[in-house]
Amino acid sequence: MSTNNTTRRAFISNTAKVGIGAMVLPGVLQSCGNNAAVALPTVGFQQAALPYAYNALEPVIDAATMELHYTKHAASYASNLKAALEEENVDVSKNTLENILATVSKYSTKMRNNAGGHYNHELFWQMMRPAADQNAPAGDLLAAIEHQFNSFDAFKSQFTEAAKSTFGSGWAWLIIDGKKQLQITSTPNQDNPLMDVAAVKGTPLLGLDVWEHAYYLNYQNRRPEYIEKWWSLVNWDYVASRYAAVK
Ligand code: MN3
Repeated sequence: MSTNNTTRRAFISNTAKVGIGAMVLPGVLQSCGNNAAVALPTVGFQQAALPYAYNALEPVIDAATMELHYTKHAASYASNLKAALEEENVDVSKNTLENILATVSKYSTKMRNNAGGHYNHELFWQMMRPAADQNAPAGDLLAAIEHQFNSFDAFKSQFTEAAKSTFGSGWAWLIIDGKKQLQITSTPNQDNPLMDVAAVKGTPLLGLDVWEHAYYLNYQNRRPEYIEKWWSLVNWDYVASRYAAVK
């Protein structure tokens, strides 16, 4: 980006396309784990409205899975997070979710699981949109992916492998690390790369939920098929808006 104004305009333009959750307070400083301070919209402590209808991602993700995932699984992370914040006397007016994640080793396992679970799902909904053929990133983000992974196809296969090989429940991620380099990583359970306990730290740009609850109704044990079809849902405009804010 050539100027701050251009950056800000592009950021606002991109975030405006992706719905409520991404539009909360752009510009709040966030640590990404390696002394970098970045401007990204913070994720609120409460569940934001789903940015599309339950059936909007069909046939890749069926409406029943979306409704269960959003109203039961993700909702319980949000409500358990609220309980943990109260139990551990966290003043939410003086903390961001991102700061709690960055210092999550100071808190309980309940906080770790539910702060992570809430954050991850709030991003996950924004990271998808109705399916499109030939779905791919463009512009600076595509250039960065090609620079780091040689090609978009090579990136996709490495990310797919990380998602397929995540043992049990967890997430695969594309992150930007403290050296402004793109990396693919995965985390167990509801951990994420913002956490001080993460083996590989950075700011999530794209994440894929590979918990069975995300796909079991439709795909049963066929996680690779879910991953393959999920690529058509990726909201590359949202991923690009995060990249633009952090790079
Ligand atoms: Mn989930």
